[in-house]
Amino acid sequence: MAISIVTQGKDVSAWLQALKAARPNLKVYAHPEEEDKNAVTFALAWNHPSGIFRQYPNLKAISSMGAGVDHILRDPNLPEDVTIARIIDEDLSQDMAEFVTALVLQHTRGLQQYSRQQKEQQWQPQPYKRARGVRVGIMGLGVLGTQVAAMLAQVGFTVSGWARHAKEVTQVQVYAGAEEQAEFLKNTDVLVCLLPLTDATRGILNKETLRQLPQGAYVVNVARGEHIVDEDLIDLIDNGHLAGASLDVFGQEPLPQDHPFWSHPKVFVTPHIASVTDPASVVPQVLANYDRAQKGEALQNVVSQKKGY
Ligand code: OXD
Repeated sequence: MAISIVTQGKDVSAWLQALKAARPNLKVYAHPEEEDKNAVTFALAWNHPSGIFRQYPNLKAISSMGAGVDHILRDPNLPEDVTIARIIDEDLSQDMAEFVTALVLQHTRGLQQYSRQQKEQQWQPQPYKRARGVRVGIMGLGVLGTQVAAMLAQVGFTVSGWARHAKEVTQVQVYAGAEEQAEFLKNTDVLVCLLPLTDATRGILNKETLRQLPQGAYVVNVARGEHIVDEDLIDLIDNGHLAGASLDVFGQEPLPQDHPFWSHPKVFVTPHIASVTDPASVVPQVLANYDRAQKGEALQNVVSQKKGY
């Protein structure tokens, strides 16, 4: 029995090291090295070549190497009887909460403006927004969204959230479903996207929805680039409806050199680093799922292929 790490263009050496340290006798392959496909019962995946999992006749489960699973589920040729799981990790959630809080504060305290001013040696105090006067709306109240909401509320922001179905989240006013989306957007000064990418959420931030945000609202996307229609976002920033955006994720990554986001003065670009899986921290849960799969037990953090998260 073996694990195969199936990725494209990702350095997996830290994963190999962490798996070896935790389970020295377990055979772990790193695709595309030569491997005994019959022996592979469990795969770790990130951006795998479409259709490849059909080549492993004894595969029982595929685990994402991160929180998202859209990169697995977009493969139309996944084997039907394989369980898909994802990573849920305290460090990942904490890192995401810290990063989003930093971005929101960067916006409300106007820190990018001071960076521009420093280049010109300009001593020019600017007005700023106090946290309690700013309504942050989080789209997506899963594990990450809930933790981000808690940290923002602790800092003092007024936090609301939008989810597919109604739920209770401490200190968060929750809006649910399509019926309450407009009300949610209307009451959001800083919109944070933390939705899973599914057919229902692809392109959800477009000119119709973004226009419903109040004049001067700000957008933070730390979910997937495909949630946003890039041209619509740029148009609404350029026509003054939106104050700007912080984007960590993009439809194409790395962001192409000629993409207008790179040079837009009101767009802050980071290279998909909001929260990065630490193999050493998550290998225990990966191996626990591997063991469960071998014994035919239910896995943890299983994803519904139908719902897409
Ligand atoms: C993830 C990510 O899904 O890093 O974990 O985007």
